[in-house]
Amino acid sequence: SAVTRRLDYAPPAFWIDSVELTFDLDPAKTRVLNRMRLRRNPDVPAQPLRLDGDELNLSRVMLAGQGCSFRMDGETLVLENLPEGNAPFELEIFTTCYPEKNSKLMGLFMSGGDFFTQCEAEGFRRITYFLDRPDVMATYTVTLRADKARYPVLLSNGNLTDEGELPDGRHFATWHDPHNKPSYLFALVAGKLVAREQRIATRSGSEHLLQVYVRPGDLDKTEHAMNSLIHSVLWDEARFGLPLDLERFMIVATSDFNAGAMENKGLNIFNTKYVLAKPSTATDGDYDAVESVIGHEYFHNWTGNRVTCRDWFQLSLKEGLTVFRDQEFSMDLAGTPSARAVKRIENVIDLRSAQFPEDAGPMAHPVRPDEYLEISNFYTTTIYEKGAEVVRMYQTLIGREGFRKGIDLYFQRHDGQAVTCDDFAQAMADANEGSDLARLLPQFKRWYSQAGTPVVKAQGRYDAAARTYTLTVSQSCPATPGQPRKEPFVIPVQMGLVGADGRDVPLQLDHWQQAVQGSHTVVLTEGETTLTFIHVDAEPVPSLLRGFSAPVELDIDLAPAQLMHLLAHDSDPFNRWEAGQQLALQTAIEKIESGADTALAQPLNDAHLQALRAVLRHPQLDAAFKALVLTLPDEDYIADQLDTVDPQRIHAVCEAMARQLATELRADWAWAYEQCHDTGAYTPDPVSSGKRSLAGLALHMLCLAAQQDGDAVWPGKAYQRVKDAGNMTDRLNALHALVYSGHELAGRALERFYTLFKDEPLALDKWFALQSHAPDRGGHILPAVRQLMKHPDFSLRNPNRARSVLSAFCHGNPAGFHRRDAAGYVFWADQVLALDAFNPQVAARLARAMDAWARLAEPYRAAARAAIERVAAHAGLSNDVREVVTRALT
Ligand code: BAL
Ligand code: ZN
Repeated sequence: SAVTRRLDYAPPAFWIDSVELTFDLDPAKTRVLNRMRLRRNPDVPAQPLRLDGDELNLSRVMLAGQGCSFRMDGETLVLENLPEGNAPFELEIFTTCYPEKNSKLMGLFMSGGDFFTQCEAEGFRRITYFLDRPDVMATYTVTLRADKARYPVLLSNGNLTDEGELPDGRHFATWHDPHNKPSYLFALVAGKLVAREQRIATRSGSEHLLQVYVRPGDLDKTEHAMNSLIHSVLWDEARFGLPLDLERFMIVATSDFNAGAMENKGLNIFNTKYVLAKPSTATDGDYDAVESVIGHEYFHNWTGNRVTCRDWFQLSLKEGLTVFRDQEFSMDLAGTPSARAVKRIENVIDLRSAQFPEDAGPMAHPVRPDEYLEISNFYTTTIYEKGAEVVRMYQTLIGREGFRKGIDLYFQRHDGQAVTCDDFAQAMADANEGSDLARLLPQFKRWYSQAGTPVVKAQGRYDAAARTYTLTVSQSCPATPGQPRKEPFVIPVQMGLVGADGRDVPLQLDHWQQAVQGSHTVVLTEGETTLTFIHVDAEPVPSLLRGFSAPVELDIDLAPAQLMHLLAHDSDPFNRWEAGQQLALQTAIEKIESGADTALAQPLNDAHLQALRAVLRHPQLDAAFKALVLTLPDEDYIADQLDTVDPQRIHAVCEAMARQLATELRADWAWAYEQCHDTGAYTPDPVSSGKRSLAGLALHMLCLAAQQDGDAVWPGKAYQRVKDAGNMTDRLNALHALVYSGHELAGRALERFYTLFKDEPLALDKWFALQSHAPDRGGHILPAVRQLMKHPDFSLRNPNRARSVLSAFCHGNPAGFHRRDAAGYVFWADQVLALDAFNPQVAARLARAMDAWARLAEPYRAAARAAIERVAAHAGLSNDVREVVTRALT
């Protein structure tokens, strides 16, 4: 197996027009008859037909009803003696596969005794021999045959065209999908499932049946998923003019799934985590995630399915765009400017704690990568979240209306096609002639080709005599693997200048006729740009990159007093929050670098604490926003700012800051808790979820403060809440407060929680995860993690459960994981290898926990390297893991 390169793309030698699949479903041995109509691609010189396969058992190949010659080239089925000319011909292929042995969960697999499929990116070749590439699009007719009692529900893409009884207690269903689609969008489901159903009429008057299928005991957890689906249908029509093009749209949940969900045409298959929600088992975060993932998969119906990718290097064409769309959906549903800002801040927190480190590490790759060994490794935060930021910059540059015009043109040109990121960019530019985007398009497209997080360095100078404020802004981008030097990007920097009274100063650049109020977007194109603002009466505080208008690192030397001014007054809520983060980050970095134990005593100064108190007590700010401002930057984000990373030192400083914030604001936390802790009957709306979020943070802080002086009142309240909270958010927050503060009631609270939820897998995942990423005190977490893996409810085979312990520990608990005795790394290597033996995708994700090893301080660095080398040296490693560890060592 070799590297695949973007520039090697060649169109397929054959097209497949239609596929008829017949499945005799049996967990031990499923028989698949694939009858397809093919024809040569007249634009390509004649060559043999090479059909992809993976772990298939071939029984027979027939050409136009006759046996025919073929040969195998590894896993590839090669047919050389095919008819000449361009006339269509029919090929029949009989194969078998073994769903119950399919531990990779790619192709056809079993979950809870039911059949499911996952075909993106290259899973269809595990079902039958095929041109398994996204630019080959066909219509599918699928017949499923199975035991009726065991598999009463038989589903595939499109519309049900026939169903009936068969001998021996079996039955069948035939589905026809009229839309051309690539094989990665194929799906089937068979099993004992029940559905919540809803008929809807859209704006245009067309009628549709929406269904959410789950296991029989889970029907009471599907209301939110259905509501989210309805909202998604209505939103896409209203915001982008994109209607539902199917009579029936189905979502099916499975508890064994490598990823979050999959946008198969008309038959989305979901991880239960992103479908099931009821107040007693799901948190506010879960409710939000269900809404956004349901939206995401639904929006793929246009951005991904109607217009798909020519090849997998274009993955961000559909993923970046669809993440952008789901983010906009969630913001539009959130409603108020403050609730929108909270969503934006949450997205940026995720981007900075996951994508920025990816861009700075060995797996850094452009939004449109140039090569891969295993495509599954490129379903990354760069393709998804940075890709979404790139799409957002189009909207920033051409405005919301311009963006809509671009989307309209994109579908007008490319509906039904498999296209590239260039096609998308061109449609955006052509629909907006005369715009900055159209003028700068070739340079803007560097966002697709250059990896790395650009750094924007800004310096301001006030000239009182001239009444001018001069900003010098320069950009650079660090080297990334294979890309030592970068050309300048097009960077939209939304900005304002905040006056002494806290209000935005009118902005007038020296060449403008008049001033503008509020924010202005400066488009950087050069290495260095100087901007001179005139008629500035007093020195302002610059507020740059408002709304996080570009996925860059902003390097601006603001004094603490200036940051506090922004924290108190900035009209842009994102930058208001950001000022608080930068204040905390400055302190954290100073204390980390000082290395002295005294730095841990009282890390936060009085002015900083006062500023945070003012936010917490603010009469107008929303609780959700307050909770974000009062949450200190996470350890990964801090680590990403440092050249040499000592995870224990970072952790010690973060804990000291949290303890001080807890104790010094104790009365304020108690006040906030009293204000917010009772939200009445549960609804997941932004106002009540914001209150729960602030109450949860307050309780955490109060328990932390109690640990300093032995106060028993707040831990007692937290314990009571674990016992009798009316919803999962409050209950889990209370449990979190006890476990994270290390209170002696934590053990009993955990037992209580377990007893309540031992039959709820998703709640149990939370129970495992909470213990695996609890703060490490004296190295106790790794032994606890090993113990959790011996728990009867633990299973390495179930991806959600494996992640709830392993990922929570290796990715989510830096201080527990990075041990001076290297035991965390030894554990990591053991688990990566154990997982790789049966599920390479899950293994490769875990392998990425070592991405940042090269910046670790000693003794961590040498030990980390040794562990990675041990994995790399293992015989029989999957391509998935091999690619990750090889890149890490390069
Ligand atoms: N296409 C894979 C799952 C998703 O991004 O929606
Ligand atoms: Zn997606």
